[in-house]
Amino acid sequence: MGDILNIPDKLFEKIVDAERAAVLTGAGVSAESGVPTFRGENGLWRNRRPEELASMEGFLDDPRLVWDWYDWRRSVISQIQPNPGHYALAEFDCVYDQFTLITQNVDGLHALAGARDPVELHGNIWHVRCLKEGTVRENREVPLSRIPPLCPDCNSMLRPNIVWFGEELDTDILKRAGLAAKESEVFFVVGTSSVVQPAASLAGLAQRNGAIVVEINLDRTPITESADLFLQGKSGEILPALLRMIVQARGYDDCG
Ligand code: BV8
Repeated sequence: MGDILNIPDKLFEKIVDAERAAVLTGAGVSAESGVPTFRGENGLWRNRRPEELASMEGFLDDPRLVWDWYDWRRSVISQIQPNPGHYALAEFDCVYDQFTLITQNVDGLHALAGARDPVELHGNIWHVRCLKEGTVRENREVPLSRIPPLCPDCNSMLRPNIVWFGEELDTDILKRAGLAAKESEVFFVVGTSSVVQPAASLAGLAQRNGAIVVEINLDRTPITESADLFLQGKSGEILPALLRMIVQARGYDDCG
């Protein structure tokens, strides 16, 4: 992939001249690193759908099964490195005066690639929470020595500190994401099927507040129609090419 992404001049000018930008990423950004996506062909686990496993009902019904799933995902993710798409997004911070990286991913790869303070809408697979006390702590044990893991303080069962289906997102985190969307002049939507709410509504919120929406995905999604620009292809190729084009057009970038 050369640097020639066919972007109409008018749109490219807006992308280059913007001071405030934000991005929403989904599992597709981590796909090229080897992290299985949710709704791709390998989106199942022991014939169970994520919506069943990533829910309080599913967890209370069989905490061992749900923890086995997370333990397996943690073991996969622990062997994985960020890809050029993650690294390019970390550099977007140097290109825009105000840049917010919002992710639905729980794999922690954006931070590993150097992204400053990503907004993790759905939590982080390396954080666990005590069911009784609500305390959150980091736990990077791979594999887990005990399933389900217990709280070292009160011996109650731990759960992943992740937002499951049917659970509310953290209000402060959602507020931060909403503000970034509203204030953005360019809103990138990368590697997400845009079906999970409320994350999938951020692009519309940005657009209603004057932003142009740039979608990067292998396939069309429910927001492709309304996006101002759809760049079809791998995010690990398109994002670095787009970053190079913006830096070239600007003649500089603050990352040095
Ligand atoms: C909530 C943690 C209040 C788990 C996840 C309307 C309003 C509010 C809620 C709802 C609503 N309608 C329905 C709901 C309920 C539900 C929902 O949205 N359901 C969907 C399935 C219809 N929402 C909720 O429950 C949310 N809670 O709003 O609380 C409430 C509660 C109940 C009722 C009303 C209101 C909580 C949602 C959070 C769920 N937790 N993750 C875990 O990870 O273990 S969501 C899960 O899906 C992941 O976080 C994942 O990131 C996310 C979205 O999936 P994607 O990231 O998009 O991944 P996917 O595989 O689908 O797509 C990958 C894309 O990448 C594809 O498009 C593919 O083409 C592309 N791709 C692949 N490779 C590449 C690529 N693109 C570029 N390059 C590549 N190389």
